[in-house]
Amino acid sequence: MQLDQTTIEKLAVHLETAELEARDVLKITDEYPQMDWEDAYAIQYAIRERKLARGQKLAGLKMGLTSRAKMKQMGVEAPIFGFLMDYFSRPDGAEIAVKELIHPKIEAEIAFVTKAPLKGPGCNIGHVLAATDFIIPAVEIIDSRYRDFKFDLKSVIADNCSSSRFVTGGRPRKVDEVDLKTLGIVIEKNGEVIATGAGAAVLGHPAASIAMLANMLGERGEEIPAGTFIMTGGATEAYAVEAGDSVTVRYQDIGSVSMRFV
Ligand code: OOG
Ligand code: MG
Repeated sequence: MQLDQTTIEKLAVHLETAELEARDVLKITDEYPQMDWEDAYAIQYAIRERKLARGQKLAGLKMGLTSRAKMKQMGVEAPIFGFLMDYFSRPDGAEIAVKELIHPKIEAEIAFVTKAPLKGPGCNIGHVLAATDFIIPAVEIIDSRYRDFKFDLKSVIADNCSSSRFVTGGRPRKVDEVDLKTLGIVIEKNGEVIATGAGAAVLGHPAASIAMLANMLGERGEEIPAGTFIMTGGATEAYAVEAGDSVTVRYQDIGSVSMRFV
């Protein structure tokens, strides 16, 4: 680690305040170029601790930057993970208030819910499928706290990977009822198809994203507990939305997820 505990706490307050006040800030590596990966996750974990200390509940975990499309769009090269709180969650068909957000974008994702713990190193797709209770469609609304969504990997990790809202819907399915690689995804905004994708866009197979998360957590001596909801990462680019937009993401075999931005 390059930063001391006081600086980690200060940056956690800085980024969480930007989230809660829906105000953008400059990427933190501009001021702290010496920051390393451990510092970045330490800031993210400090933000998580602040929320837990307020009595807010953890809703799950997420992987980000797991598809070529996302990596290319953001100009970064490696998957990252973050956390989800209960207050990020909205029901299918919800109205999402954009005034609580800075510059939201939507992402079409496949989410897993585990029924057994997963612990790396050495976690693979087979382990993940055996430990999966069901999969469910999810749309993430990301909202980087960084001006114009411009960041590097360390800055975005510290900012909890731009997490802000998510909507689940559709029909939960067992993994043997679907082909997770060919599972088709159609994103519609205001009734028009704006993007299409498939499960394999996410690291070749969405379960590989969960395995990677278990292995990344394993390096920290942590595991994915049984009963964890995990989003595997956007299968396509993320798309900007504004007040007045309606979004429906249709998934092959597992239903659809809709929301309206107000
Ligand atoms: C980082 C979060 C990426 C995903 O699904 O790839 C993410 C960002 O692009 O702002 O959630
Ligand atoms: Mg995402």
